Amino acid sequence: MKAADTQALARLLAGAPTKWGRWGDADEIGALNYLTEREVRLGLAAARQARTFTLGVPIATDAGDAVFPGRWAARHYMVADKAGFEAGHWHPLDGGLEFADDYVNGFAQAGTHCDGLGHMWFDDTLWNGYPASSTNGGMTKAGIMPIAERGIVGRAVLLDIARFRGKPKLERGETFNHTDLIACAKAQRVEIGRRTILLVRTGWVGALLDGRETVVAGQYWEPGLTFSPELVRWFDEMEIPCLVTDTLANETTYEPDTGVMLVLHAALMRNLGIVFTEMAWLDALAADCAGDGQFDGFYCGAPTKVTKGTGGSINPVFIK
Ligand code: UVW
Repeated sequence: MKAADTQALARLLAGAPTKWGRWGDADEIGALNYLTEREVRLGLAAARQARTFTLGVPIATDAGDAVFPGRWAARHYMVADKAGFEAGHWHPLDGGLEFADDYVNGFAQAGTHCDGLGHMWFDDTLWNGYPASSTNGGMTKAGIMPIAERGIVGRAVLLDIARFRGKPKLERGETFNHTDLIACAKAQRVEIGRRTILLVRTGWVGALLDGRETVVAGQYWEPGLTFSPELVRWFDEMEIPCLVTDTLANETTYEPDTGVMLVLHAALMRNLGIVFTEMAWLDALAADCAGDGQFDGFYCGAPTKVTKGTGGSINPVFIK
């Protein structure tokens, strides 16, 4: 596909809806404002079996974590361990207690993570109209901190698009849209409902974790939701607060008609303030939901409070 020019995204989204100003000039959490006490109670009521699932993927794995091209995997180093005490690098605390300490480094967006609303932009403008210069040297607007302070809590629905299409995982570049989400929900006999946190499973992260798929720079094309004005309008009208998927970037990498990359980061995150949580582990939850027919539940997660950060690791908990 021919690369899209740098104005292609602005052309594609000319006249697209935004929610800038809807929650005031100082807002940094966007559609999370939809998650009020009512939505938390709806979520709690959906936890009918009191069974829990964690949705984070392991990081700093021996095999090397899958990360979006241009990033590198998290790394884990032991700083203090028994061998260090035996070698005399460390000494027991007064009284005899010894300890193990470690150090982890990596991208805020390595592993399951949540993006601040200012993580991506075009036209020099972030969520809510903040200037792109507010990212210089650290996010002073629409970073991860306000989202981390708020938390993401409410009723969630898992939409298992891979199973709905009768496949273990979607293919490279395979797309779907909001009408597929609606049809999937109908087949699963679950109501999406306004202000629902959407969990969308493609089977892709499972394939990255077990090596059926790999990330090759320059050739990487994830399956996922694809842009259309109707899709954006549906997310807006449904007041979706948060989109969680099992892909590295929550949407198909290239809009197939234009070649524009990551259109929904602009149309949903930058414009509508919908919070993105990416690279979630949904396979175990999906297998369980297929088994008992309950696809909704209580979702609770908050990213790490990284000062001036663009994003943060998250290990959401789903209780059904
Ligand atoms: C990219 O930045 C490509 O994706 P993410 O939304 O994971 O941060």
